[in-house]
Amino acid sequence: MQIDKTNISEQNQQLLKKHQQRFDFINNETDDVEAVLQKLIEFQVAIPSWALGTGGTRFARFSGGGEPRNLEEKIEDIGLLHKLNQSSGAISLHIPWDIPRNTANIKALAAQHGLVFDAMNSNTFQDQSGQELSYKFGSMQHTDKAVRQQAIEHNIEVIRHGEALGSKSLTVWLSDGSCFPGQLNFRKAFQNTLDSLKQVYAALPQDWKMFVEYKAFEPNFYSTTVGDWGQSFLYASKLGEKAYTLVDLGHHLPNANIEQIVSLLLMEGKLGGFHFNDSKYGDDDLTVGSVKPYQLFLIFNELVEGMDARAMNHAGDLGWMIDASHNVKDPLEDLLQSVEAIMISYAQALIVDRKELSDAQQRNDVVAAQEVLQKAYRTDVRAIVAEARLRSGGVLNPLQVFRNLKVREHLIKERGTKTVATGL
Ligand code: PSV
Ligand code: MN
Repeated sequence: MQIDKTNISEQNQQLLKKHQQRFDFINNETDDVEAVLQKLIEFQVAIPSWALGTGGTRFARFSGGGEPRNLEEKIEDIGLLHKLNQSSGAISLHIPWDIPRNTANIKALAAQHGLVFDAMNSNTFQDQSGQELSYKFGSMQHTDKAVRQQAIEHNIEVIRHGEALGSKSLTVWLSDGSCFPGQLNFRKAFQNTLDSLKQVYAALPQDWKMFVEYKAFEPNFYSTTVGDWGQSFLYASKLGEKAYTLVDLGHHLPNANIEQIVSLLLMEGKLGGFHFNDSKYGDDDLTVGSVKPYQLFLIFNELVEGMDARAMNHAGDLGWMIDASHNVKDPLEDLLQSVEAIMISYAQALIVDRKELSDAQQRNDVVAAQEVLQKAYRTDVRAIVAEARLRSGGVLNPLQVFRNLKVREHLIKERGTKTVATGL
């Protein structure tokens, strides 16, 4: 399925007049919209290769039809998203789910779709067929050195795949931990994990980063060896300057103040990457902004404030990625909604009156501080986000165009109804 320039301009034509009215209104109401537009145009959110199929629960998987059958088709799917929104210009691969059969061809295909390779993800949370040693009792924390060595070698192999593709970072998420009290010596598990991570770190190319992703629970339910941002920060600090903490929005205990975590990690120069999703209970992996959009805005508010305080480049200095799964929605529609939610929250954070907020904080004027934040949050910035898309060659309303052009129907025709994409 191809979406060409004619499709895009025909679709935009129908909405242009209305859009112009909306954009003119917000442009008059808001300071320096041009600067906001520039930042939105630059901002790209990577799409994970494992989120293009229907999947996600431990109990069942209901394939929606037309799922990508291989890495080439996954790249094509992300290419379609990027054509529509011009904000999904990167793909994040999970190995071994997505080992490229022919690296040069995969690289060329991605480039053809305007995509670059974001962080590479290793997998020592499952046993693969033919794998010599099991990860049942952990990987990098394992009591048996040989298991740890196998996990180290897998991560180094992932780095090598990434180097060939032009990726610049490795995300390590370990499900290591314990299910019952007494099962683990916490200190030994930490030290084994640190030693293993050190060996992977030593294999990083000079210009690479390592992201240490934490998660409070699941699949282990008593302890997790990289269980929270403090532990991740400890590993990252001990590893060195190329190691950072990665925040996945779904990986906290209920009601954790993620915006405060983000602020302090940025202060320490140790926030490296981000996995966006939303949740009500645990690691629900729901569409970004679908359950707690105000929290998303508050997180973006700290991201913008913290990045500006360190003169960081919003688009390039952190790894931005969606990490969601899709049980009942079309995965591509869901991803379009997620990217839109991210762009909206980012735009709202960009229009926060920083001077007024800081003055209110200094005076302890709690009411004024809340007003500043909520003024931005309650501003309808959708026309600014749409204008950014228009200027980058995308469509005004990605979801509507996806449906108008019958993208899913085309994919089903091309690939069939019974295809199942790799992932969880
Ligand atoms: C774990 O829950 C996680 O968030 C990690 O990022 C994994 O790589 C990903 O989900 C895929 O299951
Ligand atoms: Mn994640």
